Amino acid sequence: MADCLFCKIVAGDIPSTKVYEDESCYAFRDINPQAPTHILVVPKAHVSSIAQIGDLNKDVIADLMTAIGRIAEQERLENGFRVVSNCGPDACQSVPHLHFHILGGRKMGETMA
Ligand code: DGP
Repeated sequence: MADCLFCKIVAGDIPSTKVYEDESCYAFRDINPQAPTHILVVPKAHVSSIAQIGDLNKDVIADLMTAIGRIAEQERLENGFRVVSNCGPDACQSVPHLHFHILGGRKMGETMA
């Protein structure tokens, strides 16, 4: 989608540090890491948030979830990791293209909010 930051990253128009790619998904390191490992996993197809995930092909949804597991293995997060998808203003979503944060490499806080 025109003027979407993550669409531009997927297209290679804005540089990113790629950690994973398949036909449906692209994953790259967050520019402002909140943990030693902080990766964003996005669908190549544009939907604005997890609230619209039903607009994606079911295979793409499965690929996103599978990618998360593969990336965690690739990044050696065997001690655990957290997956977050902020949706809308109450969750402080800042980029309106569906993305999953993978956070790991240290003990996470006990509260999620
Ligand atoms: P959220 O607040 O949940 O919408 O997360 C958006 C994340 O995107 C935030 O952690 C910072 C990251 N981010 C924003 N702009 C860029 C960028 O240009 N490159 C990369 N790698 N990450 C970005």
